[in-house]
Amino acid sequence: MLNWFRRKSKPEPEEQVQPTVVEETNKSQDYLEWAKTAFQNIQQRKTEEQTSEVQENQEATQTLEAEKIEETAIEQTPIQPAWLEKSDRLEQLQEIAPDDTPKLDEEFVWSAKILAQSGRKAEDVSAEEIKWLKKLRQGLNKTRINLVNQLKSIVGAGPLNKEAVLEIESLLLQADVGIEATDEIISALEKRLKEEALPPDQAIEYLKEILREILDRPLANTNNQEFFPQKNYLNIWLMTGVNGAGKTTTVGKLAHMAHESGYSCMIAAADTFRAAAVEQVKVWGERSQTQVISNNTKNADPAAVVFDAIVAAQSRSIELLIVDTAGRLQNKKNLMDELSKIRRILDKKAPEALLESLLVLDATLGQNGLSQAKVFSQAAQLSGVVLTKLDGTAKGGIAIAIAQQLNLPIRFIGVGEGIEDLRPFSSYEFIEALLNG
Ligand SMILES: Nc1nc2c(ncn2[C@@H]2O[C@H](COP(=O)(O)OP(=O)(O)OP(=O)(O)O)[C@@H](O)[C@H]2O)c(=O)[nH]1
Ligand SMILES: [Mg+2]
Repeated sequence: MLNWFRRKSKPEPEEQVQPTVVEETNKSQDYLEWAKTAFQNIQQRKTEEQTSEVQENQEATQTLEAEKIEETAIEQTPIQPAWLEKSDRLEQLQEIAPDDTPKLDEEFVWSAKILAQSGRKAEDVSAEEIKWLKKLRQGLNKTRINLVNQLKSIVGAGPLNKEAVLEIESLLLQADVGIEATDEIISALEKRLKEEALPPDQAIEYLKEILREILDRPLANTNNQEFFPQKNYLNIWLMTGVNGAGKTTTVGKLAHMAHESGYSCMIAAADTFRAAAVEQVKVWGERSQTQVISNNTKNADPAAVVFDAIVAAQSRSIELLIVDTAGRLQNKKNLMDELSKIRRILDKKAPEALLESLLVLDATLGQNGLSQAKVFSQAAQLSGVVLTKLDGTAKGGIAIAIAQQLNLPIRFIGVGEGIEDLRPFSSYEFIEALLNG
């Protein structure tokens, strides 16, 4: 079982690849071979799974046939022939399990390259990881096309003159990287390119390094470099953010990820303000096969829902409790008071739990989203950010501004509305998808 929270998604420092022009052709050949091996392994595993499914299905059919024969002997009533039932079942099976293995295309090779560079083995790579990397790359298409392709051509053209600096500045600002981060990136680039004339490939590698360093900087303040729920322990993740940011969707996607990674999980539906909110959470609970603790009375106290959820989680040895909250109340003060109250209940009633407070930010809002963070920070004592909707925007540069200005690590990113469209954030994969996509 793949633990998504603990997947190795960046190279060890000594594994960092520093390509030179001469080596590049050989490397591409190697990566292609690596991708082919990974593809064959995925196909083989899929075939094995299907074979065992068919076997199980046959066994079940045989049992059914035997039962039917017994029944017929007793009742002597005409029944549907067993062969007909068998073919119905196979059809059903095909309908519910379409062939969704990723194709061996350019995107597959790109994803394989990222995994190979992270020190992974072609034998261990799963179809789900390839699918995710493909999605991440597609999700960042808009930002890449608008910003990065132009940026690459300027930075790759050699030492920066004044004109080039101005161009880079305006490109970064358009992608919502923000003034402060833009200044920092440009002065680092200028300094290095003045010292030595770097060939285009190395100039881009250096730009990537600068961006990764900014994204990883907030990790220095945390003692949780990798972000995963501790096994056999109660972890509580409080999700906050303005309305429409993607909190509830993120709660559902996280519950799904926890479930498929082998954690026991529960959701607290603490958005009691909006009538349809609890129903929405319940739908996500069903999709992710996760129990939802809720209170259907109108305007129920969200802190009471959280209290009930803590008690339930403790008594059932739940490992991850995810708390969905409201994004809008009568006014902002009420919302912040409510969040503070939820936070106090969590601190008081589950002092032993590992508590994380995540702000869900909509990437399409760009810089506008950042001012919200300060308000939430006080009420919920934020420890990280979930960045959603990167697929719908050319403002993907906001990730850099978040790390630089809020000094909060980005823990997850969302690139679509589907249940598998949210995964842990890796600065390495993110920057590769932006600059090497
Ligand atoms: N394209 C895209 N849409 C997303 C993503 N995440 C969430 N959404 C959509 O954003 C909309 C709002 O999401 P919700 O999860 O309901 O947002 P919320 O923060 O819970 O909103 P309130 O409950 O009103 O506070 C929904 O239509 C989601 O499908 C994403 O990563 N990409
Ligand atoms: Mg919601």
